[in-house]
Amino acid sequence: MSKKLFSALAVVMSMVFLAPAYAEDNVRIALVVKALGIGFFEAANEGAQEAAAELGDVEVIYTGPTSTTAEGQIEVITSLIAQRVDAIAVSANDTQALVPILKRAQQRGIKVISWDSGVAEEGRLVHLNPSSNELIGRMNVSLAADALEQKGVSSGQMAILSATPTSTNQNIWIDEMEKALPEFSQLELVDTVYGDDMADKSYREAVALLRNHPDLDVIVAPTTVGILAAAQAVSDQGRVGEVYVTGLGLPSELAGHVASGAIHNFAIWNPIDLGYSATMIAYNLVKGNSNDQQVPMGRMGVAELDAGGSAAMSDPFIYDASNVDEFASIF
Ligand code: RAM
Repeated sequence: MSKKLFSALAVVMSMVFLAPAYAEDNVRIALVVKALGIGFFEAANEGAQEAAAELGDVEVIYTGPTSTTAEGQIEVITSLIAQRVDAIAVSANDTQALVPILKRAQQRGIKVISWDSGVAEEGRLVHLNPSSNELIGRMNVSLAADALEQKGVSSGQMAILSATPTSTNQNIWIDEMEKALPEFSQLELVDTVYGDDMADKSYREAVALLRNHPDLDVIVAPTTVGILAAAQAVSDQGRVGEVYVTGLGLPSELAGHVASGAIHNFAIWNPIDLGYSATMIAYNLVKGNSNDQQVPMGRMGVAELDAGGSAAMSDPFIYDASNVDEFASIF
């Protein structure tokens, strides 16, 4: 073989063997969401991709079931274990049901965290809350009180429109709302219903709330899917100004309903930052850059873990007519 041919071959061979070897060195992080097609999780994926671009050696696999069920997530996670991803970061549809499959993932060496909506401690190493749960609960009640003020009444009825009844974050926030309620004696909680973070079911539940509680003043939906559906229902039923909608939502999805008056104000933390932070935590666990108390989160600082391995990212912001348009182009 001529020297030239040999070196040409060597170049080709090294391309063949080195290219996949480089890709295999990538840290593969699966971002498992409650369901595909939810704007909040798509924004989180944007942040996850940003983290991957910043780190350089990360591939983010954005995935989830088509509806918000634990069974759907178990199927997705089973397939991720077969694909031998390095880390799984899940927003759970159920606190307990995912534990066995996530334990199996961990036995196979996969680093597991939950974010947004947690799994029980045995199922994961770390859980990242968007904010303090107590703060989120209290803020939702205080937004309902703002709605009464906006309506110009001194007391009134509120109902909660949640996501699925097994969703960890929703249930904790409902608990925290109930704990905060006695401090807001002007508010009477008359019902709590579940739209499963599906647009159509949330819409139907909101219409039913309006029908079942003719004197209802405020619907509080601590879910981006629920708040949007409830605002739509209030406006379709011609109840704007009589029934206010508030809770947790995305400026990009709600700006029109703030303009129409169906929503006076609402809150959310930055979902892009949340996806970014979850990805950074997963990466640093894979790389061993953490201890029992701290995990770095890139530009978001350090996750300070409590005894149960949970951390909180940052405080939510309140949006109203004065700032919603400015943020609507971001998330
Ligand atoms: C929905 C989901 C998510 C929650 C947000 C506020 O997108 O229920 O888990 O954090 O709302």
